Amino acid sequence: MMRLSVWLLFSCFGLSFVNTSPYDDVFESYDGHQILSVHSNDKAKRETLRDALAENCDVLKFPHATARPIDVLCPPESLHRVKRHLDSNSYKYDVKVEDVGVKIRTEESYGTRKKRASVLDMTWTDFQRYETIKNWMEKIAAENPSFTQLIDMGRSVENRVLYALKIGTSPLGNETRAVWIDGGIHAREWISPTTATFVLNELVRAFKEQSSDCKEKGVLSVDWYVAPLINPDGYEYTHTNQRYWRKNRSTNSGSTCRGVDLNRNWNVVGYGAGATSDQPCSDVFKGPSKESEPETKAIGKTILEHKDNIRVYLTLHSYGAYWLSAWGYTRTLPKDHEKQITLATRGADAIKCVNPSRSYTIGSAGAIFYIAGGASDDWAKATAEIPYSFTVELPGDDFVISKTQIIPIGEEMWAAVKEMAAEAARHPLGNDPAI
Ligand code: 0X9
Ligand code: ZN
Repeated sequence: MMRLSVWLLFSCFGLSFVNTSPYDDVFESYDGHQILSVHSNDKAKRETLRDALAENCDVLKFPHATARPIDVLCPPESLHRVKRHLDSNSYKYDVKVEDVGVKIRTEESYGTRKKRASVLDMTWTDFQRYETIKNWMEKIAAENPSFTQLIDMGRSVENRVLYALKIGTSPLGNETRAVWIDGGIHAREWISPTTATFVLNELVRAFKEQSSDCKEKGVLSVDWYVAPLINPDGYEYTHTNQRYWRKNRSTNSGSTCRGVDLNRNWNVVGYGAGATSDQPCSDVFKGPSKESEPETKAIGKTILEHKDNIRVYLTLHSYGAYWLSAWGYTRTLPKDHEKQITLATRGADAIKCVNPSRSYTIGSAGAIFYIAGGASDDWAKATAEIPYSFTVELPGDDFVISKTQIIPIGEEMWAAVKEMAAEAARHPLGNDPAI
């Protein structure tokens, strides 16, 4: 009875995506935590259910499509209460991960990494640490001065350097079109930085070889900006303390909870809309103000410097295999929606050629995913006026993903970005806001 009333009390607040416990800065083993996949076909009930679940668990995925389950990560102390609530309201659920602690220790040697040297050679057989990626980018730039340039975009909250690498020879001078790719804005989405570095490595190879392959010729005709790890502090924290950390590592005044969701912090129309929070303890805390975070500022400034050339903006997230277009802050579609979907489909088709069993769900974020404002995709389209803007939710069914998936998913995305390059190369220059 007591527990039930606590549940009801919490549910009444209706805050979404609230952190389950203030375990900032401590090591979380996730022993006894479970991931539940909760099913509900009722659109109206789904949102209430999400908000209620968020009071006790971390909502990992909340797809709009009623056929897809809501995934939640629940600590042991909430499990009984949550399951009872689901049972008594006749919600169907599966225990997707029986013990998250066991899973991440067996699949990723989580928790032992602190003791391991963090600077190792770059490979795609494992998830690399920040230092390895940083050193590797510096090495590429030093070894290939004729077609690469290391861009120091600024510093993270914890003073880590934020790098982008420009690859290309600007064959049309100021008129050379470009493609932007970033990764790792959400700390726990480890497949994102690996995919970005995989693509970066392929780009370097293609430019080195001056490939005569038809598709790779398209690659050489544009410039590329790749920033594979734009939230390094959060990412490192997922290796050392909390595998499911999402935000950056800002301290928040008046709160002991740390972090701002960098994908809610952009200075753009719709900031604060939908699945966003003004509570520092929330996983989707939008920050004290638009672009309050050094990471958002630094990346935004860099993109704006090249916005006249960048024709395609691509930000890599996980999980679930969705190719999302703008807008994310509203269900309303931009006037060039069809054009966005045509290119997204070309990307997804190219992926299918590499892996016929891979199916991406394509659509605008607000219409097929959930409404969430202040994200980088909306910013790239509305503020930077880049013609094409996509969030790609890479495949997988958890943020924890087998390292054996790194190369296959990298190969798939390499095929897709070649399509992006072909379109960028033929697209007119000039602002294209299409609001
Ligand atoms: O919620 C997000 O930031 C993205 N999903 S994730 O599970 N990787 O966190 C989706 C962002 C889609 N775009 C907008 N809502 N604008
Ligand atoms: Zn994400």
